[in-house]
Amino acid sequence: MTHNKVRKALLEKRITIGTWVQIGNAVVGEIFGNAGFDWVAVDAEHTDIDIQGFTDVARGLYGRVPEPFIRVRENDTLAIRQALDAGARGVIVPLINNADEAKRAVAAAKYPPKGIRGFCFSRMNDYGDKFDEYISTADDNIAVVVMIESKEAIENIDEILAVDGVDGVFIGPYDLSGSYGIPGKTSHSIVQEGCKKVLDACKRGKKSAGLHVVLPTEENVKKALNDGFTFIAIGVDTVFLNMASRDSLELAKRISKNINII
Ligand code: 3PY
Ligand code: MG
Repeated sequence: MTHNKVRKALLEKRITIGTWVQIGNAVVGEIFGNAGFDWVAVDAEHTDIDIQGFTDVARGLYGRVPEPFIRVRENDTLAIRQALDAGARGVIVPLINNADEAKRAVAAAKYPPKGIRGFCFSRMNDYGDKFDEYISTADDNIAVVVMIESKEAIENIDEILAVDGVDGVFIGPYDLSGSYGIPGKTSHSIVQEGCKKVLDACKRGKKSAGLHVVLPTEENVKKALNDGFTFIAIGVDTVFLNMASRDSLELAKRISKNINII
């Protein structure tokens, strides 16, 4: 298994820039692959994307720069091992509230003796051609990032970060705001204080903190980086499509108003 630059950057708290996928198609992987993101996370939690959809995106990314990551549908050992067997090089595990849940996520992603991942022939080892090579290198080259998206997780952040095998954390601001009873108010001071607690704990625990900047602007990307986030997702395929299609339509409509063709 080739060396995972994104995991190394997570361990060294260096900046990487990724993006987010809600459309489970190889074309999206090809386009984001050519754009040159460091990593591309396929969202299997809040979309209709299943393992087949993840595999399609990963095929589009194949041979291109970004590492294929997946946000699995939940902290479930089967979801994690199926994603890894399909070739995911990083898992982002939602709704981790305490150290035990974090340990469970790590165990699902590691082979024995470190964890409980099952052995098989599949896409990740070229259907068995690279079985030995894969199993001897996988644990060191698969990133495990856990999501902090509840009040409870913020309270337990130090113990979550102390779990061996947690390579970084990723804040889910929407669920976090929901858990404080203010859904969607991600700029609210309570949510921002929660983010600050995570960043401070990451400094103490020497772990990477990640954030999704869903609607990237000069201001919010700068803020995320200045705040100390190093594992940054910018945009979403659907958001890019939405923004670009509206802007292009508006442009064409504006120009067409001034042209009279009889
Ligand atoms: C959240 O904000 O809860 C998320 O999961 C973002 O991806
Ligand atoms: Mg969430």
